[in-house]
Amino acid sequence: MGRLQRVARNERGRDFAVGDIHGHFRRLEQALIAIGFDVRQDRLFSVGDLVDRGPESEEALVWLQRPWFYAVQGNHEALAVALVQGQWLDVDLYRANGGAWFLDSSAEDQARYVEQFSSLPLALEVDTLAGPVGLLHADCPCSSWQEWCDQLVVGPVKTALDVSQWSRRRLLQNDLTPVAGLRALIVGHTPGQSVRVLGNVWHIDTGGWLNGHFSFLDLAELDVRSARLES
Ligand SMILES: [Mn+2]
Repeated sequence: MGRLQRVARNERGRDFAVGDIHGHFRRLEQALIAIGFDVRQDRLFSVGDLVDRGPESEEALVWLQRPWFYAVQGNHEALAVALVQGQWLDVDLYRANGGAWFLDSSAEDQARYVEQFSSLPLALEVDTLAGPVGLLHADCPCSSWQEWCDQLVVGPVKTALDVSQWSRRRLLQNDLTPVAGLRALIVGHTPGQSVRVLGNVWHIDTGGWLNGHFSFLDLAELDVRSARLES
């Protein structure tokens, strides 16, 4: 797995980050139209959790083939990978959290999804004119981006990976400590009514999958565009 993916600056168009999608690709498409996203030159960076809960989880594979779409692996993609790899999993809890579509897929289809999900990076680093911007799903377990990247390259210990994909510590503790070495770190995983910035960590999941309110963060400007759809 390429655990850290570095992406060169977009010299032509704009780069946007978006929060958890959770199988709501129709809504995402409408929201992108609403902000004037241009597939010929703009790029979209997902903080993960492409699947589960919404009606179009299967679409994730189509989106992952698009040259302008990038994603890190969220805890929901990791659950699918864990299931297929035979790791211990609370299957009832997985089903209750939206995993039914995957649990009820054929073994062949599951293998197809997991091939893609397991190859997603755990972190993305995107260059912008004003400096590098990082993305991961939930939280950075280190106060230094370099330190976390070093752990990713050697292979994260399970606890570090769990923090990265599951933790809500910074939000719960209102921790304003910045992540050194980045202009901004962008995460999802915890829906809120608006984008929340703690230190240089941007929590951008405004529950587009829940209520149709997607927030897009322009990586170069650190400027939020909102799209509110009928849910
Ligand atoms: Mn999540």
